[in-house]
Amino acid sequence: MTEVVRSWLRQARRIVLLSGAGMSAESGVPIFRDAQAGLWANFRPEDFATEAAFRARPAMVWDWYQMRREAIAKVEPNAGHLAVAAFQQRHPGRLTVVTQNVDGLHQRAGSPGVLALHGNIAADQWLDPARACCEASLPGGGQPPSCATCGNLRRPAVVWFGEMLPQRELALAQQAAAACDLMLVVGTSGLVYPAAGLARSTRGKVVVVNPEATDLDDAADAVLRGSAGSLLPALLGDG
Ligand code: BV8
Repeated sequence: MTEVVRSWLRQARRIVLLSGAGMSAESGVPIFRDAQAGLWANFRPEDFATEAAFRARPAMVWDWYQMRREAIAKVEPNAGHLAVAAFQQRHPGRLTVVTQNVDGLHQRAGSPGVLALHGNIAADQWLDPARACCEASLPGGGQPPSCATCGNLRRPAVVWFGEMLPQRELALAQQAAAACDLMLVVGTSGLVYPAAGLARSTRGKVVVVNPEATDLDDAADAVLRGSAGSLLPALLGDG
């Protein structure tokens, strides 16, 4: 089946790669639904990645993000990320990366124009709309940091469950999905919407790349059971 997909890719003029946490697994980043360790072992990520959880337990949620940030800072893009970026280099404008990941690894691998639907874990934003005092005063210390004047908290610049996705990135991703000839759906369980919905609304052929069954297998024209780090170089290499 890999050879068939390679022939589809050779013919495809416009390709979208929709990636999830599994794309970064071989870099050493735990997938989103991996059991949490340590302090967070008794919580599901979905319970933590919400505004309500942050407001209820700001320090605990902040520390969860700090722990993830520190882990991500120590890893490198893997062969899958690099194969995608190399393909984009050789074929400018032909492949658009749409990612659910917040780890920035596609960008660090050199992929241009990455549409990051769920934000960026390395960045922060104000929890409540910034007031004049917030912009003026550097966040005070503390976990999470806060405005020294009004107490507004800093929060990770990621999209939490129940929050809208960034409109620009989502619109561009929807346009790319509607226009593409082929969508590679890599390393995602396909459970989180609206991102997973892109694989159901695309005009193009859908190819799922995942070592395990996913919620999008039924929407696929081809399912390749394997890892991003091994299959993407095989699929996207010019050899
Ligand atoms: C929205 C950032 C609407 C945070 C993430 C109630 C209220 C509102 C919305 C909802 C609701 N109920 C349901 C919804 C919709 C909800 C949703 O989809 N919930 C799910 C759980 C059912 N969606 C939302 O809330 C979205 N917003 O709908 O807003 C709205 C409208 C108007 C006004 C207001 C609101 C927001 C969703 C974004 C959530 N944020 N991340 C953070 O990171 O802390 S999502 C999070 O899940 C990660 O970003 C992750 O990428 C993403 C998806 O998970 P996967 O990537 O698929 O990861 P997972 O671990 O599941 O799977 C990994 C896969 O990799 C596995 O299949 C594994 O087999 C595979 N794998 C492993 N190793 C490899 C591999 N594959 C390849 N190679 C390998 N080596």
